[in-house]
Amino acid sequence: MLREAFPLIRASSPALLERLCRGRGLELWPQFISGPEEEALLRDVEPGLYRKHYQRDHWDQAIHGYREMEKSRWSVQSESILQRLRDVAFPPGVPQLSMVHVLDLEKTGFIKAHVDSVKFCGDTIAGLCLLSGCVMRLLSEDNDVDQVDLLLQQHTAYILRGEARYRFSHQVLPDEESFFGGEKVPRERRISIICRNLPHEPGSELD
Ligand SMILES: O=C(O)CCC(=O)C(=O)O
Repeated sequence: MLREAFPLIRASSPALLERLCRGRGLELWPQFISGPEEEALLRDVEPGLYRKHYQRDHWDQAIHGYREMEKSRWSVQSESILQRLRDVAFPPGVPQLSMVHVLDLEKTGFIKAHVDSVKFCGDTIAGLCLLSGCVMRLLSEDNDVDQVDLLLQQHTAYILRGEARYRFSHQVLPDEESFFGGEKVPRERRISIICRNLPHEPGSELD
């Protein structure tokens, strides 16, 4: 993780920050992609997204104001960007989901606190942030104290592993709550592109 990432993480205590970042449980890579790389990724995902409608009606769902798809075929340029993300996120040989998750949140969209199901995702979540910044909040599943806010700027890559993935929920704040250290982080339409590894085999310590 780059040193300049630290001002982009606000934890409820220095000890928590140290614990989550040690062992690379939490990583931010600001400016992981360039503007032209973002454009290449958008060229790949926009046609598929435009065919879908934003989902807004189901208030019991974790995500509001979104459309999404799973994508396995990418241009050569996008494939090399995704490979760069996979190379920093996953050790060699770790089995990964071949389908990449593309999530398009409209300006008023948001993601409620949730922990990704262990049935569908292994120990690592690696995302790229396109079009807009946002605040991602991690909340401890074990107490009411431990909390981390991540300033996910446009072009940032983030990685949640281990404790940050399993013992903390994550959420993307709605525009009206989108503040980082008291500063407004305006929300626009945001697309995230997320790579995950395969869930653990039955019989592993997580079952
Ligand atoms: O949009 C993001 O970066 C996070 C998406 C998310 O929380 C999820 O797909 O579980």
